[in-house]
Amino acid sequence: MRTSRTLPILVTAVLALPLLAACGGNNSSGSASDKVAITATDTACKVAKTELKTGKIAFAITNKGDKATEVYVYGKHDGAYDRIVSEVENIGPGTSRDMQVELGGGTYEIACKPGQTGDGIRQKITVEGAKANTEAEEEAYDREVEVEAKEHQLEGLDTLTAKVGEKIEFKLENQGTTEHELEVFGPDGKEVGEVSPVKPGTTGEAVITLAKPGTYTYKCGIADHADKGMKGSFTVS
Ligand SMILES: [Cu+2]
Repeated sequence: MRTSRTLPILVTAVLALPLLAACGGNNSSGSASDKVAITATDTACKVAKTELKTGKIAFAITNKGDKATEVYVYGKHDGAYDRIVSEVENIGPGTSRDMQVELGGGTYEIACKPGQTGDGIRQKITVEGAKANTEAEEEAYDREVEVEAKEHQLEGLDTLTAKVGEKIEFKLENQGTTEHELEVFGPDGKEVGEVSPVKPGTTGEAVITLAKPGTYTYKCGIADHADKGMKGSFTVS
């Protein structure tokens, strides 16, 4: 009786070996031929390796569920993982399919959809490396506004008028002799974004969406710079 109880554990361990091999980082350079296993069941979506490197990635999908499934790779768009990067449909029970996809740096979600419906069972993956063009576009903005910082002024914003919903890249050029930054606050007084402290002679930028109409205020939050004059307001309508 004792052997029949330990046997299933042994079988599980042996079955797990190929999975472990697939997610080991021990292959010299992680070439495109290393497939990443996705095991789909009716209740799970198991991705053997969730930290990957940019480039062509081959997923080997196996459907171990009773229902036909489909597998999607979703990229992030406006904060939600709903941009379809790749998909494979009609993966019957007990069958396997490969999915090749080229991924730029960033985070993604893999979704297995048992019954081929709904949002699916999600697994987040992280891809290390340069961003793909599609993701760079997400940082797109409507226009750029230059702000000059020196002791103790922030120039270039008092004449700004913006439209509601505009996505503006604020470019802070520090022409002063100490660090400066730019904090922007919405009509309700809550911070909507900031350019982090910038060293003298350098520039920094931040894309800020001006979502609400009203009077926005801005300031340099370092020491008493705002009191000395590094502050002001602009209108969004
Ligand atoms: Cu300052």
